Amino acid sequence: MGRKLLLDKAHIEGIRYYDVYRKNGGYAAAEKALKSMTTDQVLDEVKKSGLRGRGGAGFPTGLKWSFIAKPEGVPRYLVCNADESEPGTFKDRYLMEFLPHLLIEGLLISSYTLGANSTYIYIRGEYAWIPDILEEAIAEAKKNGWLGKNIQGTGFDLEIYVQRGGGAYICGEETALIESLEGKRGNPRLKPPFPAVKGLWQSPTVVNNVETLAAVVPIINIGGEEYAKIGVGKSTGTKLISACGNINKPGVYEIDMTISVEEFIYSEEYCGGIPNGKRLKACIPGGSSVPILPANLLLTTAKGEKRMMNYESLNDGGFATGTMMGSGGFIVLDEDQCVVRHTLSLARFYHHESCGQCSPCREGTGWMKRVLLNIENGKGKMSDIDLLWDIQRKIEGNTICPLGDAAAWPVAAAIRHFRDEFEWHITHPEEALKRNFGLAHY
Ligand code: L3W
Repeated sequence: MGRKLLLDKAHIEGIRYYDVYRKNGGYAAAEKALKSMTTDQVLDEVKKSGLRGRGGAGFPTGLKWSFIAKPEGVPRYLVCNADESEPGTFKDRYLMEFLPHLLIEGLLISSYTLGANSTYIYIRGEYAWIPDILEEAIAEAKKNGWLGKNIQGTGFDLEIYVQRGGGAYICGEETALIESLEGKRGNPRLKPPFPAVKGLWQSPTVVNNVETLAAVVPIINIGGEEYAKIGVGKSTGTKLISACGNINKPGVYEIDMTISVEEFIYSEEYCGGIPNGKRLKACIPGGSSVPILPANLLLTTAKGEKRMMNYESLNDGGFATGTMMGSGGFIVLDEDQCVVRHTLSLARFYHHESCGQCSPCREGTGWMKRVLLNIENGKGKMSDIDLLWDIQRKIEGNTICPLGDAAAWPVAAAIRHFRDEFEWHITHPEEALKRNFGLAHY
């Protein structure tokens, strides 16, 4: 049984409410940080913990916080990225729905450390019922002296605001999120300047994912060094994984990053294996943007070692033989799944969600979708496979934000590892159509 730091109290009835959360040790970390630690000491603990951003990029949190500019008389902001829209990813929803005070406590400690007095939770529009849960928890925290003016007599002031997004995936990209928060269309900005220098309303801003900010609570409770002992190498602490697809037990799991991918899929503690005795075909372990891996490469690295559920092992060998931890959206495909259809479904998503600012992404995502649709519907040509490869190559690295890369990587990996399946679709159009239960309408 792996160590639990975020979900250890999730089973307690009523933990969503302040009284129960407080009775079970809630706000102890905030009390410790605000009353007995300087902001530098908190930052030091976060650095020592080795915590990396849990939204997808895995950037060291302490380092990001240390980048925040501190010009005199200019406010600093913390923004919590709750725009969880990556297909296959639903871990932040779980945290916000069941442990809203854990997030608020994390926001309080983080805001204190960064010197932010106004903090925003930007939440995905489709999570329509969660802002009410957050607002209720914020009101409870305020009533009990954890938000507002002079928090617990420490002289620190903080207000937390919840802002609903309009349902655009692109607003999960930090600069698009900031644009949207400012009331504009969510188009990503060019970086640099990074938000840490010029973010919300041109002020220094840190944007962190929900899980990252929640993890600050156990880090302060147990200490950065203790946190860093959990896991392996630069994959410290615990990680939430939202598991879905062809598994017996879909759900949100907290893992310490020392377990193998095989154990995660087959053990009863986690996914519980694949239904109906089917074979594992492939998996996307980190949300739709990261490369798909076939079963052999998923379970074993190119070096012949067991593939582990951590940042380094999942990426072992780069994209030729590896993938990414990403946001932890773990999507399992059994032997009956069609990789072409699956890739088309993702291409459709990225085309729909492209903001249209950069032509390689705006035009390329639609082009890939159309070519894939032809292949899927039995009208493909052999040259389409190389065409797809070419299009994705021209998108990757040529856009302002990572949506372009995110659209390119799934197509590249599908061709890299499942070229024969694309060829089979093209050479056996009628059989492929039957297997796909008719035309795919997109
Ligand atoms: C100051 C510097 N700050 C980097 C900061 C930067 C950002 C963070 C990481 O994309 C990925 C993407 C998706 N001075 C800095 C600096 N920073 N250098 O560090 O930056 P970056 O550019 O590596 O990543 P990103 O733009 O944050 C995120 C992948 O995550 N992904 C996305 C999932 C999306 C969701 C969702 O549902 N919304 O989870 C999954 O894999 O493809 O590659 O804060 O400012 N010198």
